[in-house]
Amino acid sequence: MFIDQVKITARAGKGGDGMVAFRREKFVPLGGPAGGDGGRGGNITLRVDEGLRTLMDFRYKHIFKAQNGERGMNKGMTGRGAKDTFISVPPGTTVRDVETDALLADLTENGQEVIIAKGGRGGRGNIHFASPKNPAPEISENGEPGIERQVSLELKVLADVGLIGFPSVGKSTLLSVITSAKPKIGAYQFTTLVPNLGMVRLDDDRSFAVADMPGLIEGASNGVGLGIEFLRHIERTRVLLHLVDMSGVDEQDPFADFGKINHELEKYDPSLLKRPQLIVATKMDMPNSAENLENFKLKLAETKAKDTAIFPISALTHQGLTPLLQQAADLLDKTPSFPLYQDEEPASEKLYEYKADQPDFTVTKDEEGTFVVAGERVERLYKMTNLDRDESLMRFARQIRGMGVDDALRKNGAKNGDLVSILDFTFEFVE
Ligand SMILES: Nc1nc2c(ncn2[C@@H]2O[C@H](COP(=O)(O)OP(=O)(O)OP(=O)(O)O)[C@@H](O)[C@H]2O)c(=O)[nH]1
Ligand SMILES: [Mg+2]
Repeated sequence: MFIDQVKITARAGKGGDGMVAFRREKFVPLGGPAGGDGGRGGNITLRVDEGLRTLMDFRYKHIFKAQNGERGMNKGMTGRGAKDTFISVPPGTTVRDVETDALLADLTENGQEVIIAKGGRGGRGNIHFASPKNPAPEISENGEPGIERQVSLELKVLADVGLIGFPSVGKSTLLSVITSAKPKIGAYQFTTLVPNLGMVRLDDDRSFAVADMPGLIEGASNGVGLGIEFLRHIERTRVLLHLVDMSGVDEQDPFADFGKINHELEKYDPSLLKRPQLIVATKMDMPNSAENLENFKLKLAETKAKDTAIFPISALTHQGLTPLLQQAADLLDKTPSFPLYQDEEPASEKLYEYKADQPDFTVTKDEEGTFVVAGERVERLYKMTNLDRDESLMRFARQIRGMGVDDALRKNGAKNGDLVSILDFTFEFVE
């Protein structure tokens, strides 16, 4: 099965908790604070592996978790940071945030990486909270939670050259003779169901990647046959070789076929027609091919495609292959690797942020009359609070007061003694 679209969930590691500890030295009765910071949580990173060709590995595994950072230690020692979790993806994978649909990355180069979920930072140990007023603070932070996000991965085959044409015109056969790829070849239509890739190496040391596409038929742009699925892959090839069967054995009209395919390309995306295209007249070893080719040329001369070069070949006898490949390489040299998302820049620098346009918190009242304070920022502060230490809790109380939580509760009618909850933590409102 060919899988070219998946959704995965990435859960980055939480930072390690900071520590509350004090120096114990032989002749120093009251040592200063010595609790170290927690280590950072592991990121989840996608990395391109050119050995991969599909997103098949994601068929059963959709959830990826990174390790948490280690907690801080005494003597001011920082906990160890967690190792990042790397996920291999094939070249040509585009990454989107499922929630916002923002493009996060277009991964094309081998080894290219993008962090899709950033691990939380380690919580600070009590070493950081000492002040002249409070020289022995029992305050530490817990580690910051890691980011969790759902991303969609979509694979668009990346190739320099795409082989297109009706079913059975000989696309896979051509790929099998110009590269070491071994695609399935058959005398029936739609033998090829997924794009196959191969590398062509010329004597002059030039090389390029060729993708053999499933056959297109009339209506492909509306989803007929294998349709749109594969037109999407053609989007990412720089030069098109348009194969036309000249044998006439299926009583198809080569020239009409040629027009139909171009029409489908145009309907799918008009810019596809602007892409450099060479016409490859196939099966020239067959008895009627030469005559059919002459007719084809006459008809082509009367259209706006009249200047398109035609290369007669036979994959069977290997006739005509070298000039075709030379010309394809020349065209590639002249065709820049086009920017694939001209109107859409990957938003990767915004990747780690919590959404800025959200209010810091919201206050609601549940059925039992408890005031519920919710929101990413307060919840994160809460998660980073060391609940075992009164002083840490008091610091949390000061922080949320600073954010305006107390005022908001009062505005919502909270009175002395009313219950307030933040996540799993409930306390009494005190004026
Ligand atoms: N005589 C002759 N037959 C060929 C040539 N190239 C391919 N064929 C035959 O044409 C048929 C179709 O070939 P494929 O390479 O599978 O065609 P395709 O374009 O990949 O077809 P789909 O994958 O169905 O779109 C097979 O029976 C091949 O043996 C050629 O140069 N000469
Ligand atoms: Mg094929």
